[in-house]
Amino acid sequence: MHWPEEEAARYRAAGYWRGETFGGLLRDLAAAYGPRPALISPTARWTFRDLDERADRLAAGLRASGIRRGDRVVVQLPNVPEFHQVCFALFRIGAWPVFALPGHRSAEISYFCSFTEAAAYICPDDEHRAYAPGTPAHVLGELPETDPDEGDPSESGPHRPAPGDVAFLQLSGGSTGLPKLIPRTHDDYIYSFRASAEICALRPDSVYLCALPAAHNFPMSSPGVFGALSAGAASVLAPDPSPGTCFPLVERERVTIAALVPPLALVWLDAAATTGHDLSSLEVLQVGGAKFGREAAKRVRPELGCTLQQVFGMAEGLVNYTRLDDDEETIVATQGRPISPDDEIRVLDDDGRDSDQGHLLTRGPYTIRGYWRAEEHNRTAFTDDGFYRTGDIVRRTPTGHLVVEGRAKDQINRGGEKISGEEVENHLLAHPAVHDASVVAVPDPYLGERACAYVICRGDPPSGAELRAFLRGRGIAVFKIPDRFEFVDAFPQTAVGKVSKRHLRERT
Ligand code: OOB
Repeated sequence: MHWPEEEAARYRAAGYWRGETFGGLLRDLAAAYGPRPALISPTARWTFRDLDERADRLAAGLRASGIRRGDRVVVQLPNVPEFHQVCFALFRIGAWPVFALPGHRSAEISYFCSFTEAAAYICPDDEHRAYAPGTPAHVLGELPETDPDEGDPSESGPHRPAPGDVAFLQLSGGSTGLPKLIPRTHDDYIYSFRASAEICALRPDSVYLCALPAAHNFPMSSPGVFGALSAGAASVLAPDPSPGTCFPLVERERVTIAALVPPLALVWLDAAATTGHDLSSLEVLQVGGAKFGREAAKRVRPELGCTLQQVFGMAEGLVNYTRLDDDEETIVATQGRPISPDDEIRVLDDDGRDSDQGHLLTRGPYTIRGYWRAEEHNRTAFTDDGFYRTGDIVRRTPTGHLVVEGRAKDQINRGGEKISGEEVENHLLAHPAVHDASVVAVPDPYLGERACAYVICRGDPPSGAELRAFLRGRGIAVFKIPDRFEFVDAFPQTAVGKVSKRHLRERT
């Protein structure tokens, strides 16, 4: 799961891994920027010192409730300052947050809790407790804060988390039956967001708007709230990403940089045309998580008056950015180039030969070498020499920028929300009338892609509405419920007799 020592030594020598932990980093930031604003929401303003102290108080309370170094804690919270307080409290204990998304429901949460043998579930309200019946829950608003003990065990002694330790488990977008968990270390993650903050030219008077779910890798670390903190900058946490909520926040807090997925960027562009709010503080709009089309990309500078930055990243590690000083054609037509000079990029054709266009593989100082507790899957998801097979099809330009051309993995990218075809198929197969199911992406002008389920039934087919209700009853996240159902007698097959998802996609 970890990097070979030789490579780790190289990443340390290059100054990427600096031997820091999240707990120590926040302590240093509080010393440097104490009274400056760190986290702002419509109803709260926390300084760096507030965040540092509140993380200590929560760490003490959670420790008193029995949470220890190495324990897993499933965290599912909305965009509130307490989300980051929880993160840093757990980081200080050395317990690992497992970052669930706000849209996850009982099917996902109960799986995360059981698979990780979670010691606790930190959730937004009492109703969520039912998602994880066997796991002790802590509810937002009643988090256990107490005075930290003298000689806080997180800051000294053998129980202190080490820089090479896993800091948390992030979720993979998923292309298999069950989501995979991504172990990120203090060293590797801190490097990724510090370098990102530099690429995005963050400075103490920058203001980052976190409008996407804070637990996702993009608004967390690209550069996200962590990157903003590391630069001494403030982050504004928006309860939802709509222009109605965000534009007043941009105006009030003089936001300089915001991150969106493509469908939201389109909504913002349309709303900006008629808004009465002053958006002139915006310097950079980051768009990523799914492909942002060239025509839409071209609108950003003239219509929002700011620089577009395309972001092509993955929770497994590698993140690419267009640079702020790239020429306009590169900004609108590519998905950027890697953060690090030591991000190794391989582009292979179907026969495994190096090529300008094909399968993207990567290895580097902040890309994992294996999923957590997934040995069998790791054998195919990684090469023997440690490259991660991203499942993305890209073209590499002479300048080293990547253009995302498609995908080889079994996933639907619904406007940035990732859906594993196989995961939804397994739920559909639990329905007594479903003989077989195949869930594929279909193009959509607004979301980029939507999910379509092709279903072979036993006897009379149920209606789409009935299957939708069935899936809802299974407790899966609403964004995973297919937008369309097509009932068929058979699936097209590949030469070796597998279901040909490519042919199914072409049918629509
Ligand atoms: C981000 O992370 P994930 O883990 O939710 O999804 C990763 C996948 C990529 O493998 C790729 O298939 C797709 O999302 N993707 C893009 C893209 N950005 C991500 N496809 C086309 N164009 C883009 N700009 O989505 C993520 C993580 C960190 C930063 C930004 C996005």
